[in-house]
Amino acid sequence: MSADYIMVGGFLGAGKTTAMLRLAEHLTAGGRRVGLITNDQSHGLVDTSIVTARGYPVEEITGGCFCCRFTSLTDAADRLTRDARPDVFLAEPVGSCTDLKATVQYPLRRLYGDDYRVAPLSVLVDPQRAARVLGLEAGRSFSPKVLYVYEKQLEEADLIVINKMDLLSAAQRTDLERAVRARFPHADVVTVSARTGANLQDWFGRLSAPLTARSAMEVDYDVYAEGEALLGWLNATLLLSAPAPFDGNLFLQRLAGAVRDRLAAAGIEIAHFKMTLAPDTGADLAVLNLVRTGGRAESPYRLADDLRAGELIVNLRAESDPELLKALTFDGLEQVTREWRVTAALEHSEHFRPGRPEPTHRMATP
Ligand SMILES: Nc1nc2c(ncn2[C@@H]2O[C@H](COP(=O)(O)OP(=O)(O)OP(=O)(O)O)[C@@H](O)[C@H]2O)c(=O)[nH]1
Ligand SMILES: [Mg+2]
Repeated sequence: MSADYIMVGGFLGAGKTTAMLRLAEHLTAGGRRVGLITNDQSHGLVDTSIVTARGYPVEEITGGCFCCRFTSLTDAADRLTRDARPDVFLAEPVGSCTDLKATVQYPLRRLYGDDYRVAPLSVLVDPQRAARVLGLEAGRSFSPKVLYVYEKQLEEADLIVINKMDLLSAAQRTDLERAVRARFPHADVVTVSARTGANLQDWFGRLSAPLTARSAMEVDYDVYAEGEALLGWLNATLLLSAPAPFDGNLFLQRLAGAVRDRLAAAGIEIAHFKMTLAPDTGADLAVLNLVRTGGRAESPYRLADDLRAGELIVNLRAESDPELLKALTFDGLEQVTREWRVTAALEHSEHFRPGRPEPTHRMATP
């Protein structure tokens, strides 16, 4: 029996995890068994804690993207199969990754065609980020090599899913759809809101189409590697404790503000700054996201009660030297914990630039 394999790509912060959870709900409601696969360059992942908190079986692939860790991808699917027997795998690749058709979808289809039915590649888009990249709106963006990766992601998409339509006026939506279609004419374009659920059925319906049989795009791996390496990554896990209960939701907002102020002053563009705070008792989880330096910090999940102790996970991806990201983040953390009389004990911290992508397989045709 073969399982569906659905990959939901897109740049950092586009809404992949949010949309994948929606898709998981939809499939589960239809009687399917879903297994999720998250992916990151390193461990200590906000996404894994979000997905786990929602009760889905999840496997985390760390230490590189799916394409470079192809074997771990199929191993993860095997482990999920042993434990939860999913008939649909939903996989979220790293948001700075591209060339997924040639390095993941086509190899899966050719080497494991009996095990997986590979769905069309969806690439999610944050509309405000896309409006800047496509020149519809002025504002801070990334440097050209990072934008090379961004545009390659869209170029290979079968389905470009413009997400966050709840943030768009009718005119903005029309302009963006028109610009995306003009620039990427081979892709189907659908506009949705993973947050409100608007139009999601339209996207879900297109996922059962067969994978389009076209040759993979050309990719200059030197430019891709340099573009990806311009993004600095910081993952940190800390144990927070305080003498008296404190408001974890507000704490995350203040911390985001303190770190953002420092990054803004240094002229650094955030790709995605995300944090979770999990109290040491109960199963509650607060999440905070900020997807551009000039954007608003959002809390899609909030804690119901104050906490005295809990685990804070910080994942920051921004165009900067990772050393500087670390220094500015820990400086912001130091200020906020001091003001709040919260003690932060460091459990784990890593900061780095992603290494050059070296795919396990690259197949130019399906
Ligand atoms: N307004 C709005 N916000 C959304 C929507 N979908 C996702 N978001 C928000 O966008 C932010 C990023 O969402 P994620 O799902 O974490 O994005 P991602 O693509 O998985 O991010 P990475 O894994 O870091 O690449 C969060 O604050 C989400 O709540 C949407 O439809 N509308
Ligand atoms: Mg994600």
